[in-house]
Amino acid sequence: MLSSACHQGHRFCTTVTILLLAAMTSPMLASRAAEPNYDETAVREYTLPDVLAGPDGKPASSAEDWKKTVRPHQFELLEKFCYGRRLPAVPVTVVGNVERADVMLPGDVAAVRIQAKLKLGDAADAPTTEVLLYLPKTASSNTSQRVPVFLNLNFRGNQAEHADPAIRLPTAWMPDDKAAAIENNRATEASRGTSAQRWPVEAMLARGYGMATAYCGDVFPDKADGRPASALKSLGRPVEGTLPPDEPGAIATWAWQLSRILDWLVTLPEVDPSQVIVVGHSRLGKTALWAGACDERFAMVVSNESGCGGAALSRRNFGETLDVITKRFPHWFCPALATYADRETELPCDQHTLLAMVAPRPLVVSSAVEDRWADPRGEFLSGVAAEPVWKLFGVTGLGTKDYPAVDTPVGEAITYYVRTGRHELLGYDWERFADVADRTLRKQTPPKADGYPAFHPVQSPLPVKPPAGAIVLVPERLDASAIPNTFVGMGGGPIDWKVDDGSLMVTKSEKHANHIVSTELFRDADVHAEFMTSREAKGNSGLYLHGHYEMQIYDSFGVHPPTDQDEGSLYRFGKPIVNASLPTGQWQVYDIRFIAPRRDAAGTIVKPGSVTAWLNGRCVQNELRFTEPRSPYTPYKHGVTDYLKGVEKRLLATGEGPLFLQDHGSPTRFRNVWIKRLDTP
Ligand code: GTR
Repeated sequence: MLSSACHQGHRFCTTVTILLLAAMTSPMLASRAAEPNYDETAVREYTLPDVLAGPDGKPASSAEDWKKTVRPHQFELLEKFCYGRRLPAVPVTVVGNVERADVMLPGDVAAVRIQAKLKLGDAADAPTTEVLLYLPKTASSNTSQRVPVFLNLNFRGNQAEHADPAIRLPTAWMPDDKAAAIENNRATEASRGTSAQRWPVEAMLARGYGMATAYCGDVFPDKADGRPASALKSLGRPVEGTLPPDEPGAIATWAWQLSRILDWLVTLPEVDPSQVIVVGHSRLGKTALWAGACDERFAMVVSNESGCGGAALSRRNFGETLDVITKRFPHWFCPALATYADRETELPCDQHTLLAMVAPRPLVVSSAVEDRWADPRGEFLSGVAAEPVWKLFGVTGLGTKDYPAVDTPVGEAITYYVRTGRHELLGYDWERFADVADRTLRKQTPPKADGYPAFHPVQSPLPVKPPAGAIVLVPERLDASAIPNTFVGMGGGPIDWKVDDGSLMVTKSEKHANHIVSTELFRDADVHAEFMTSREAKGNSGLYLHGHYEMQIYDSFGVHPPTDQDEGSLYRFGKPIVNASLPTGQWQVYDIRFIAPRRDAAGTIVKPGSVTAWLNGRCVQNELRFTEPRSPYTPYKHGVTDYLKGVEKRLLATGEGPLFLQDHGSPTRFRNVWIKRLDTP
């Protein structure tokens, strides 16, 4: 998305982008002046404006004082200098019918899918926006069964957020994006589900949340010349020529869209109107914060990696700066903000002012370690600086000034965390948002993922070094004659698989039942396996967890959309969130967090198990829940032996089972396979 806002006619903008891109890719250029600063010691000294100060400069003395006098004053600073004047509410009407359907989502999640086209305002040229909403099937108008809902805008249309083929294909303008199959500025059929890893509907529904989304471009196409086609026209705002300094831009218009969607959401009987949570990533994270500031009906606000002009302090010259952002994206903010480029210290407000607008509601500010452009530390410090406002309400905000370790959420009413990885919105992030909403809005203790450490597998470069405590089943490289004794054959004897070029290769059998079985047993574990498919039999193989649940290995490169038979699927339980397969002949890598189902004394599952899986750097399954095994081909049925009968008996009694590497008629190769137990039952 780097150059989406730069178009012909903005010569300077283009130049800046080129320089910036060069700087990001070339270490030589990176040291030149005017390039982004990533040196903490080169961050200038600054003093932040007092977030508690009212119009007369005096600090708020009470929560009442804040609400009545100080907040309106601080809010106006943000309007005047950053986002432009708050846009007025307009009547929202449904165009045609609200479409409702009962659907069964992957992983057997029963849901209601709702699609509605909303008209925003009465004007002849009033814009419309398409809202997509999934609710858990159990949601009802019974007060106790109303559900909290996460609402976020998306970048590439609702159809990109989920592979459900019934999602209406948008006709609005979109920035061309090959990876997302947006061509000639329009969404194509192939764009379905291309952003699904950003919107884990099934996992959130399973936790009792509804998920609502709409495309931001419905009200403001995200490009420098998008204003004439934006909703601002229908609101009577100027859309051409020189604009007043406090004229709202795209972020303000998107925030207005969120509020209008909220107007409609709260009319749905199953939605808890006091628990709608606004979420946004990146530029839409800036938007979520401004929406939360403008509209206090949002019960909780989530900023994911919103960076410059979002959660990160502008006074800190680290990563993206006002100079760069206002030139590359001149349409996002009000014109006044650009005049503070290179004189950030003179801004009457800073981004902690924005965070303070959320008080005393719960706020999540999340960063990613590799997303230095968004200045993770600057996002944290902004939360620290906003804390006094929560304190006025008698509530602890972050409650700490110490920057936390990676993957360690901190705070109370304000939650901050910096996770492993890059600029993205991931299932991990949503789980943390739900944890916070459980703890604050729903006053429940989050199901602490069984107390296990965060799961962020390292998947490159290959081979990956096994972590401390891992039990290596197949080493990174095998000597030609060294068949590992960590596996036995189906009958419990030595295996007959071969070593080929340092890796272990399937010896296929006609009945596709020459699997190998680890002698190491485990209950909950992280499993890592590197593998290479072959052309024969479509590279079919798999990792059979406990022999009951198969993470599919299959030559699925380029298959779109992937099915529950393709690589990345938990066979017969859930297709991959995204197709992450690499071509045959390349080493690929799976990391799987396997939480075993719990069984009663009779061996019946009483608590579902779950799988989170990463394939080649992408999350393909996110806490996919499963119950009794479904495949007729499990080794305990197909090709079963006395030895395996014993293994299964023990599994049902203790919850501990082996890892099988599967023969499915293809000479798939394995190397560097390890398991790391998470518990000792
Ligand atoms: C970048 C921009 C960031 C962030 C991001 C995004 O190009 O510099 O401020 O908003 O785009 O929205 O993806």
